[in-house]
Order: sequence, then C-alpha cells, then structure tokens
Amino acid sequence: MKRIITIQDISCVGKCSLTVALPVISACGVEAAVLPTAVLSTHTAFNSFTFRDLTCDMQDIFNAWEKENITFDGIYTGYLGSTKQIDLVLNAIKMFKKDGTFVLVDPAMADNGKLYKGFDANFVKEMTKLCGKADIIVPNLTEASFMLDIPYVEKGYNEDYIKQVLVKLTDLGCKTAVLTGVTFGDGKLGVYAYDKVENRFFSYFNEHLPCAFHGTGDIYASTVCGALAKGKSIEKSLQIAVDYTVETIRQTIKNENHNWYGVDFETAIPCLIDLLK
Ligand code: PXL
Repeated sequence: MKRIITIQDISCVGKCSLTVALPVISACGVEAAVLPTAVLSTHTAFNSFTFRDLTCDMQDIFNAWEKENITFDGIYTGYLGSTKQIDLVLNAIKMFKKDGTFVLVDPAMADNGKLYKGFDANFVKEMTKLCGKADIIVPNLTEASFMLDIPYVEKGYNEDYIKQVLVKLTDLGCKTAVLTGVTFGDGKLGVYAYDKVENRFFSYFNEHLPCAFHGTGDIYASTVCGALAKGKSIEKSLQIAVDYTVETIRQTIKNENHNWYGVDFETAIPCLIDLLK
C-alpha cells in the first residue's frame, strides 16, 4: 500500500485540514500518515478558538522517522501555522523526498481576496518559497495573487489571464501549478493547470453550484493526493477531485440542516470510491 505523509493542523471541529485529509486519503485506499502541526478547537473562521502550537515537536518527529527508515510515496502539506513551520517542512522535503516521492503543496492561507487570520506578507513570502520546492501546487486565485504580488481579480478574467498566472506560478519552481475555483462565468467551476515539463495546459470543469463552503479546498487537495498516490495521472487526479468536491457540495445543500463550517463530504465517499475505479 502506498503511504503519504500529510503535514497540517488538526482543527477539532470544523471539517478541514487533518479531519478531512485522513478520511479522504484513507477512502482512496492509501495510508495517511500525519504530522499535526497545531491543535485548534475549531478552524479560524469561528469567532474564538484555541491554538496549541506543535512546532517544537516537528523536527524530533522527522528525526525519529528517519531513524526508523520510514519512507513516503508522497508529501502533502496544507495549512501551516507559522514561517518556522514552513522552514521545518522545507527540511522534511530534503529528508524524505526520494525518487518517485511527489510533493503536493496546498498554500492554504487565503480566500476571497483576503489572508486568513494570523497571516502576513512574511508568511506569504515563505509559503511562496515552499511552493517553489513542490511538484504540484493547488492555490486558489487569492493565494496565487498574494504569492505573485499581483492584484486579486475576483471575476471577469479570461483564459489568457489564467494561463499567464499559471506560467508565473511555475516560474516559482514547481512542475505543475493548478488554479482551483476557476470560472469564466458560464455556469461551470473547476480547475486550470499548467505542466511546465510537458509545456501543456489542461482544465476540467463541473457544475458551478450557487454556494461556497469552507474546507472545500482541503477536500480538493486531499483527493488529488489520494488519487496521485493511487497511481492516477495528474490530469485524471485533478478531474476526480473536481467531481468529488462538487458531489460533497451537492450532498451538503441537499441536507437542510447542514453546518455552515464545512461540507458533508462523508456522505459523498461512495462517489469518491466510484470515481477512483
Ligand atoms: O481550510 C483551511 C484551513 C485549515 N486549517 C485552519 C484554518 C483553515 C482555514 O481557515 O483556519 C486552522
């Protein structure tokens, strides 16, 4: 069985980061090893939350794995709590990236034109560096705009604009850049990608449902990670992840009593398993 390591926080309640990555990657039939970087009572979109920083443990954990000769087929990072944590992740990539290990970075730090609580320009700079060391990055347009230091364009952009942004993202150093949450206002929402090695653009769209939910970026990235580790191509993995993420939103809006803080990804897991067949 393939084993990936995912490095991100655990928000006890909130359906994001590790509480999404673990079940989604497991459902893909891939072993999900975890490094919790912080424990929060909830994610940071709640009004008040606790934050226990686990930075101090990170390097010791990496060293212990190295001593035990533990290896990973993939390294997947999501929300990280500080620039220090990003530096430690850069070190972990040096320690654990072998031939055939993919590095997937979701620079989870911003949405809708704004940085999440607690992040600043220095954090963006460090996250940009981490993206340069990845094989695949999956920012949304807000995160891409912060990393490239360009104005955030919410809507009305065209395909040429998206392609330019993607090329600039790969100029940071990654092989494949994937922009999530792309829409050309035609009732479709999806992803647009550029593979620098093959000099090839590809995209995939599904229905644009009339609502947005917290945590869907984490579901998207976790599914890409699981599908890649399962041996699917990048293009196919991106498609599976779009279709599964849309299904999680469908399931959520079908349920009148749904939460405001995350999607009902659990009831869509059978669909994920079908998509992976
Ligand atoms: O969904 C990304 C995410 C992950 N972890 C924490 C968050 C967020 C987004 O706000 O606050 C703690």
